[in-house]
Amino acid sequence: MKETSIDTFLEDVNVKRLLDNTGVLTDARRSYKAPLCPALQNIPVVAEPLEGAAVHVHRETLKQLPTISKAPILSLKGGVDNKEALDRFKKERKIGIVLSGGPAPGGHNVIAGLYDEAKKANPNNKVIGFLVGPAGVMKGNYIELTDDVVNRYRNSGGFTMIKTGRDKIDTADKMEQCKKTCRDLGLDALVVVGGDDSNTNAAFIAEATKDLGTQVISIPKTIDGDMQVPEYCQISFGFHSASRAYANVIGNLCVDSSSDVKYWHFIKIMGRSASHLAMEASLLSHPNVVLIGEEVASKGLNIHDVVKYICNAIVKRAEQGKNYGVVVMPEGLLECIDDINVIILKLNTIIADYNKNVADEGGDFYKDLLSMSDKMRYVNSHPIWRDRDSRVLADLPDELQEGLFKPRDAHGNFQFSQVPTDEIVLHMVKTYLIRLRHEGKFKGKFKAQPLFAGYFGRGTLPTKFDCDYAYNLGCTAFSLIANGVTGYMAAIQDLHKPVSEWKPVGVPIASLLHLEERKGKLQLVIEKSLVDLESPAFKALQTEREKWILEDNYRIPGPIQFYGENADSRPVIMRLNELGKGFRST
Ligand code: FBP
Repeated sequence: MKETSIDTFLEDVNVKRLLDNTGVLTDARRSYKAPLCPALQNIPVVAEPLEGAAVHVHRETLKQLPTISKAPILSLKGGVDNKEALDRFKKERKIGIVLSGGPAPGGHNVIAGLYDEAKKANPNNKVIGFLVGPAGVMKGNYIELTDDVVNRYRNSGGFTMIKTGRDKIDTADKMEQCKKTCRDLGLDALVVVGGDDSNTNAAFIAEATKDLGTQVISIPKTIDGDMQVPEYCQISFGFHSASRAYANVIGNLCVDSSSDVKYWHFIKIMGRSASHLAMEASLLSHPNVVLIGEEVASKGLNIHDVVKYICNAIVKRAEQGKNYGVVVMPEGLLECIDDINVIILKLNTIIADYNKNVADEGGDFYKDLLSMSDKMRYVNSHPIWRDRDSRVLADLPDELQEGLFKPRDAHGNFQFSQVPTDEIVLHMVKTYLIRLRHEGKFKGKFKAQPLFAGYFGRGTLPTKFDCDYAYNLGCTAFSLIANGVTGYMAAIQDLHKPVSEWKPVGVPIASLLHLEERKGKLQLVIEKSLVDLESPAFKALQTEREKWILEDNYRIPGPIQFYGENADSRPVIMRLNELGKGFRST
């Protein structure tokens, strides 16, 4: 045997290939060219008001955002024979893009689509990427995007190219910093990629930068799938990939638990307010118990009812000798339980009130009130807190009580991902099963494992659907910019159809805003789209899951496929809702 040093071994070309950061998959992903829908294939792409499309704008929006409020829905049409439109399209531009909020698979393709379209229109166009979210815009922190940079990230997951952040441009001072960056860089346009809060923010930036001539276009992103606009945006990009990743894990655990026959798996799936992810991932994998937050809310269930529902399934399966199974619950479950939601909302208000009116410069609710008893003392003294709230809080397990006090995000939202709902529910189920055993109602065994199906779903490789969708959204954003509009969200109609039938549109963000209580006061925000309990997709789940409780009816979706027949899948809930159009539950 020939002896070599470790350095010589590592220099071997085959060894290098095994250890480097790329592989066959990365190479294949980078070389995939997302197809464009017909309207975006030829320039110039012209935007025209969409016939018959009505726009309703809230009175408060008209007051706060007067310049961007009177805009029609736009439809895009490519290859128009019009010299003026072509010249406008080809005008040299400098465009900035910023990724905002949680990562969502497909984000790099939005950038690639914007970049390719900008270069196609005029090779001198510049596209810059602001770093680490909106903070990058405020600080003027950016990189210029080049072929080299963009090509490296095509069809890959995450937001690693320019990173993301959750800062909000929500004060006059921050808006001034943002305007200064636009002015200093001579930005013709800014593209904001984000969820409901970031799209809301985009509308305010559009209003503020109108006099500078910087156009603002937003892109609907979020794995939660709660940015939907009936008729115009069936789903945000990132949702399909994340739900496929979660479904893969649920499917694997269904296989494991029905092989080893000794564990119950309690899986919490991301989705802060809406249960779309839990619903989609469950439709793909058929776990034994599925909780849908919106259903829990509509039935007015409390946490003990939820625990009893799960225990009922465990007891029934145990009677059949099945001491194993899989439970799926949405991250936002707590918000859907009325008693708990009241506590969350009151605490949001009290914390915001403290930070605004009590804390000194540099201090806040969390820095000033370190222990739980300090926090409780302040909360108890607040006029909106009632004895009943204290009683409800005291009735909850300690971990949940502490969880409810976790810091809110920059938008004032309760951070559900930070509370171990899976562990809390599991703990409560265990306690209740002991009681049932004492009463002679449970004779089985119960061993369980909690799992938070969270961040890994956001970091998954995008599905082909998300790659194509995000790429077309990036191109749509450029076309809207080239048509001189501002305050618009890029969207694509008919996503359930093949790419060759997709229709790109521009939706005025102003038309999506409504008044909602945030940080204790009414604010204009985009309403989150929750699971519609009358939709064909929910009705199908509701009926089918009855079979899943007792039978081992598991469906194994496997990992995301990029080639072959399986690669062209679309979100199941989107397809069910399309197939069930006109359906009425009887
Ligand atoms: P966005 O709404 O920004 O897309 O984020 C969605 C999400 O993935 C939620 O499902 C989850 O609650 C949250 O991000 C977690 O956020 P953080 O990264 O701040 O922990």
